Amino acid sequence: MTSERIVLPNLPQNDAPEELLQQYGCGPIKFNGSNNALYERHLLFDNALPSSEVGNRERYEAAARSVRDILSQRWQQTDQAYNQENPKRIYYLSMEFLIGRSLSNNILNLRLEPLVGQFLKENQLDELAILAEEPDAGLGNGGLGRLAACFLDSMAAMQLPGMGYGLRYEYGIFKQTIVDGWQQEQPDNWLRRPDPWEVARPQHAVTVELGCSFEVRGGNLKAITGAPSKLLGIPYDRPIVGYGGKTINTLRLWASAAPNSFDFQEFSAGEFVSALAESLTAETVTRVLYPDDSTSMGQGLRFVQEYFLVACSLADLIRRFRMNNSDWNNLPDKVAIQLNDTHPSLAVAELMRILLDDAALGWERAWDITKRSLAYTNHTLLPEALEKWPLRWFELMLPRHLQIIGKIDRLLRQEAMVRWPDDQGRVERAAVIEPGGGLVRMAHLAIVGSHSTNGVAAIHSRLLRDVTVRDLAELYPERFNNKTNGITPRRWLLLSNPDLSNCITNAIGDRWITKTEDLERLKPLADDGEFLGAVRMAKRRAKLRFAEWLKSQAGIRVDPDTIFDSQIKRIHEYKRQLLNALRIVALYNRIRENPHIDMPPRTFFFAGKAAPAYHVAKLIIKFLNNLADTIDGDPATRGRLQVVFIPEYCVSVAERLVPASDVSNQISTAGYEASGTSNMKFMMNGALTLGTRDGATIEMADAAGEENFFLFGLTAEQVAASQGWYSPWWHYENEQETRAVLDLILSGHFSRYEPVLADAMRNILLTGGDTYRHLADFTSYMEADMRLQSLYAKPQDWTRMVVRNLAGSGRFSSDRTISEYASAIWNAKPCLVP
Ligand code: 26Q
Repeated sequence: MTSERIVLPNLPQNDAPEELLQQYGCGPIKFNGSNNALYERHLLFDNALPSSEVGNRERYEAAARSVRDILSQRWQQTDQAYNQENPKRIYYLSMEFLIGRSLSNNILNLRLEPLVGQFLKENQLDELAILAEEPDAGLGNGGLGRLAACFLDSMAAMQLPGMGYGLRYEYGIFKQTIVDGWQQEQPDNWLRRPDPWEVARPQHAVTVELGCSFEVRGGNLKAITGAPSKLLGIPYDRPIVGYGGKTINTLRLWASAAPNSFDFQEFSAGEFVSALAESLTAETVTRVLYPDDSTSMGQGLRFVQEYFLVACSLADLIRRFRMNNSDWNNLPDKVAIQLNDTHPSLAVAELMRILLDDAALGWERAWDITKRSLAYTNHTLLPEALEKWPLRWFELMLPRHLQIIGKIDRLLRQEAMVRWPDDQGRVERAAVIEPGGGLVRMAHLAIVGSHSTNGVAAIHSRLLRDVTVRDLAELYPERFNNKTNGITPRRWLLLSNPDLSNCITNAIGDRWITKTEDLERLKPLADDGEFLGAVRMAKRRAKLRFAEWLKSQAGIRVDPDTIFDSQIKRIHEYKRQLLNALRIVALYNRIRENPHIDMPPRTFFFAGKAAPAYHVAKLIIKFLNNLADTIDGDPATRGRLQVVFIPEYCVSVAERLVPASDVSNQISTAGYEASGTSNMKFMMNGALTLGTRDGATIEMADAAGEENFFLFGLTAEQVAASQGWYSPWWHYENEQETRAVLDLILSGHFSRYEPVLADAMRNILLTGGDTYRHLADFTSYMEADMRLQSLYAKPQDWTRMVVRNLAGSGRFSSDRTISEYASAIWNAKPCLVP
């Protein structure tokens, strides 16, 4: 594997608005004598409304359509350049793309900001109100989906011929409200109004064949055997603007529909309506995103969704390959397919089917081409989250794929038997089809059928190889590698934190936007009093802006002169929001016991969704809300401690809260968080990390220097070694503060009329064995928190540490991650668009 770096293009230098429009192929277009012709036209004509009835939603649509007009020629030119140059293309297959909003991001990447600023001023428009009209495209659960979106941004910025393939869910991740402290879910009908960013391409629709038909019963699919059926996949394209606007790549999302050829002649007149109604069943396939929830596994509809994504995307990319290439043997030289977790791992069987049955290649050829074209990324070690699908479903829906998987399994077992002739147990452990259980192990299928398997942080890749799939890693050691995650600095610093961005640019110039290694040049400025003052000022502005937004959105007042201490991510036991709660209760106790104690005032922020069927996670949300209410209502801690649970966590909320945070909590049980990516967002926005040695946090501390991190707790090795003997009772009985905190919680202090809550906490933290080691790490968490409190008392020292973190954060740009994928896995090169 080579590790040659791809060099990003330099920033375009022509900043004059007119030249920019020229560059995108749009000369000045006058309408009614106005320079804002595009916008005015869309505003007047698209909704056929009199100007008296135009509101911010219409203004948003007109603005977005204008931006799309501006980018559309460049978008086509990108496509043409790829068709002419015929470069090796990268296809990122993912069930999730957590995009968030696009208008401000596209304006930023097209570098249209001066133009838009001028325009808003001339027309006296409320920019924030207009931007807020765009719904978040919430087509993902969390980290895995947001990573896919950051990767698309980086590929476009680096002028790589990359394309995303996903599903056009009608309903994204559910909307969260909090009622009496409990999470309630509402459907996210994000397409209620037309989405200006998508372009339907019905001419490229694809037909998908299944071995049976379906009815929808009780919210799930019921198979009707012996009646093969077809689905139509209709592509909807979204532009992915690379920074500088040179390359505009495509995210292609598939919507399911009943096939065109639906033969109404076969139905008598009386059956016309019922025949049409069947098309509704076809459309259910892409109706809704499944919430990440280990227990929801085993849903038939999810299985069909996964196959639908794979079948549509492979048919599409093979069609494109065949336009320019005649020899199937060249597929791996022209196509790299990256599987985002096992969710699209049916691609192994589907590509084999195409090569065997459509291209009529022999098994050996087909198998070699398949492996060299595919690569797999793993995002979790939790055994309960590794996908396994029943053989029975393959029999029903994908009988040909089952034959192929059966043969892959037999050949793998033969190979394993040659390697370990006396160890049948090992052979069974390596197999694709689980012994006895009648289940297909999708991770094994992905590893066997691809040339690369990577984890998403160094520790995760090591545990994956040495523990989780050890046997396969010994069979195919050369396939295993690490690609530490990253985030795009365009959305997560330049766009979301203008104050800090300006401060950085004033100090070191703006090359960091595409070359984040440049942030290292901030290091010497950690001793520059003037620069530290500027950073402190920028942080303060971000906090003020956030406080204002929170007041206007949720009616919650927070004090920007307190430490903003945040934990925002999916609610999961292993992420240990409850450990954070224990810390807050301890601080609360300390103030109540000693009202004169010297402690900096703090505001604790929580935000995150619980999977609707994850009962314990929902209890955790309830507990956090009770904690917030109790502390709010207690005069003893007023003005000193405040706890806020922000409902409806999403990309747009993160874009506001991350820049305003002083402290980032990354406190998962070591060995459980594959990487984390919000940890990187906080680091790049000038927050200090309180964290365990888990995921990418380890590498972040390494990059900034451990002395600039507040690390605490058991290591992954210590967690694993304590498996046999760990007991939370020891900590309860021997640690005074641990006991005081638990006693207060179990007394019902935070759950007066809700005894079930205190019972649940007792079970999670004590009687149930404390699987996630909250009590084991509590004391050292408090010690780290004390170190952080003392540092805060010395503002100069605090900001110095912030700057050292910023200076070390450059490595966690997704540009770096993508350049490693491109050179070591994809062997792909930039393709310049003239
Ligand atoms: C699977 C089957 C059925 C229904 C849902 C799912 C499902 C959906 C989403 C399973 C998992 C997910 C999402 C996982 C995820 O976001 N993992 C995170 O990936 C990040 C990017 O690599 C890491 O930084 C995080 O550590 C990891 O938790």
